[in-house]
This record gives sequence, structure tokens and C-alpha cells, in this order.
Amino acid sequence: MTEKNKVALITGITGQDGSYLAEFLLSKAYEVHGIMRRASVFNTERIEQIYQDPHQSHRRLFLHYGDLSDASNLNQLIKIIKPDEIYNLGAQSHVKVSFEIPEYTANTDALGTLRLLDAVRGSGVKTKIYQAGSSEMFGQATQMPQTEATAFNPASPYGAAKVFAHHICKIYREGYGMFICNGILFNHESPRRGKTFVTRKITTGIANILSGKQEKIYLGNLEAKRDWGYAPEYVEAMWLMLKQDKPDDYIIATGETHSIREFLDAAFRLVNLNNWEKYIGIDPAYYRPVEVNLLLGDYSKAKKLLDWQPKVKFAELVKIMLEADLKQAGLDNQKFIQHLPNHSRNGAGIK
Ligand code: NAP
Ligand code: F7E
Repeated sequence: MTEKNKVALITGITGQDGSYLAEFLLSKAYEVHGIMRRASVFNTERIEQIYQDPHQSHRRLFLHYGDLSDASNLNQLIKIIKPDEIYNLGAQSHVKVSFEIPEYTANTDALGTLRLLDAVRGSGVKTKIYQAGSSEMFGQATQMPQTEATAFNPASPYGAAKVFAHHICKIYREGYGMFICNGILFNHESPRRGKTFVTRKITTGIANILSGKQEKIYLGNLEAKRDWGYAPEYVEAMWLMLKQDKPDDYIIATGETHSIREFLDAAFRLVNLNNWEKYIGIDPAYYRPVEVNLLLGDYSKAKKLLDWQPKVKFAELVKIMLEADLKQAGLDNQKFIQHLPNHSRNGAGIK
């Protein structure tokens, strides 16, 4: 008799991370359930390719309508699905937008997490839970680089909501003996990154400029620095956390930080447009009421305990994203993209 497939439930399966995690878990023979929101247009674009898999892994993929604001829906789904593992990735994840809709952000990201924990506790289902925490919890960081011991100092409604979620997970872990891991993930990007986040906004903008559809990219603060990694590697770290004997909290990062200016420089250089300033406009509408100026993660705990470390570093990440957007715009990569030097995978610490 074959061993029963493990069952995972992913909130936020239609998002960047949810789509990579679904693919990853299906490749590990999991039965994967995802919660998706009802929308007036198709919102499953990022998971469509699973249906093209020759191994027919989509037969082990099940989508359910739901929302982190709907406790009765979460209670029902947990009881019906009885997951071995839950990955709570659903969130209003845009920091700038969280200043416009702070109550909605708190309801989804903070209270939504609490609703999920209570649904699990009330159901009596024994499950391991991953909580999608963020480097934004460090906000205006009090220590460089940030470790699991660095104090949180959030600088946005989004960061504050994620701090609540982090603490409530710890409280339920300690108070009720639940297996809950808090990932503290630094920015991670990919060709599936939402187009309103700065990296993807730049790479799609360049593709539009090269195809004559756009003249300039309008951005906000170019001086902020982020620790940018590659999303498919980060979802593997989530899974590794739940494989450990004991639940714990882990930083996932690259240990490098770069400014938006450096991202622009690297991306435009790859397509041979060296004077990138003429393609950029500054629009104060993209400034945030409070900015997070510098984030840099220390992933040594994850390296030691999970045997996880980042492979794709800054220069390669920029290239992966740009190539994908040029391809999507129907542009010939061979013609536009410069070859990377061999040392592109090596990081250089704080810059
Ligand atoms: P994303 O692309 O914005 O995806 C967010 C997902 O959450 C989408 O599936 C979205 O559904 C869903 N969602 C939004 N509101 C919801 C609600 N009320 N109820 C249920 N689902 C809801 O985000 P991501 O980049 O994949 O990030 C995944 C998680 O990691 C998020 O919790 C994010 O805050 C956190 N995080 C991200 C990063 C990063 O750099 N990417 C770093 C640290 C932490 P729709 O598709 O319908 O909008
Ligand atoms: O901004 C600056 C902006 O929106 C990065 C989310 O996944 O990572 C993400 O949050 C920086 C900021 O990501 C524009 O001011 C300049 O300093 O790409 P972003 P984020 O705010 O770091 C964390 C870890 C998460 O958890 C979040 O869910 O870029 N910036 N000009 C701009 N940012 C945007 N979006 N758009 C601009 O035009």
C-alpha cells in the first residue's frame, strides 16, 4: 500500500509565493488545497501553468473560495480538508497601499491570521502552520543586519499588522502547544511578482519602453535599500521550517542590500541603455508617509538549522526578471540582454 499523500492548505495561492509553493508541494506529491478570493475577472493566472504539467499534478490541486475575513468559511474548510500543513500567505501585501486601507490591511493580515489559528484550534485538527512574516516588521530597523533577535519597529500599517500576526502565532504556539513557525522573509521577487512592486514595475517598464509602449517609468524614493532574493528559493525555506522537529522563527534573506537606484542601473545596463535617468520620472505620489530606508537580513540561523541558503543573488535576479518581461512583450532576449559576468552569483555584503 502506498503512503497517504500529505495534505497542504495554502491561503494566498493565487499570489506570487502561493503559486511557487503550490508547484513545489505538488512536486513533492502533496495534495494541495488553495483558498482563492472571488473576483470579477480571472485571478488564477499564476497557477494556470500547473494544468500544463505532463505529470497531471493538477489532479492533486483543489481550489476553494474563501477569505481571511470570513471566520465561518475558514472553520468549515479546516474541518473538511484536515490539512497536515497550512501556509498562511494570504495578505494585503502592498506597504504603500496599507496607508490607504489600514483597517482592511489589519483585518486581513492581523485578524485574518488570528481567525485561521482559532479555526485550527477549534477544529482539533493536528496541523503544522507556517506564518508569512516580513522584514517590514523591523521597519526603521534598530540593528544592522537584522536577526531573529532584532526588535520590531514597524513603519506602516502593513508592518504593524504583520507584527500582531507574528506575536499571536508565538502566543498560540506557547499557550496551546501548536506547531507554528514564523518566517521573517525579506523581499523576494520573480517574474511572477506583482507589477506594482518596484522591481517588477521597473522590469515591465523597460520592456514597455523597448517596445515603444511607454516613454518613462514614474517612481518614488530611489534611495531606499532592500535585501532582494528569489521567490522560488524562499518557498522551499517555508517547507523546510515545517519539517523540523520543533516550531521556531527564521529569517530568510540574502545578506546583501541594494538601492532602487542600483536596481535601475543594473536593469538598464543589461539592455544597453546606460543613461537610465532620462527614462525615469519622480512622482511624489509613490512616496510613503513613513519610509523604511534600509533592510539587510542575517540568514545564518536558517543556514545552520534548515541547511538553507540563497543561490540567486542580485545581478542574476535582475536578469531573470528582465528576460521574462522582455519575452512576455515579444522582444528577442538575444538582441537586448547583455551577458552577465561569471561572478554574478557572488554577493558583496552591505552596499
Ligand atoms: P501577493 O502576490 O500579494 O499575494 C497575496 C495573496 O493573498 C494573493 O493570493 C491574494 O489574493 C491573497 N489575499 C489578499 N487578500 C486576501 C484576503 N482578504 N483573504 C484571502 N486571501 C487574500 O504576495 P506574495 O508576494 O506572494 O507574498 C505572500 C505572503 O508573504 C504575504 O502574506 C506577504 O505579506 C508576505 N511577504 C511577502 C514578501 C515578498 O517580498 N514577496 C516578503 C515578506 C512577506 P488575490 O490574488 O485575489 O489578490
Ligand atoms: O518597495 C520604493 C519604496 O513596494 C520597495 C512587499 O512584498 O517586501 C515588499 O514591500 C522600495 C520602497 O516593496 C516605487 O518606497 C520607489 O522603499 O517593492 P516595494 P516593499 O515596500 O519593500 C516586504 C518584505 C513585504 O513584506 C511586502 O509584502 O521601493 N519605491 N518607487 C517604490 N515602490 C513601489 N511599490 N513603487 C514605486 O513606484
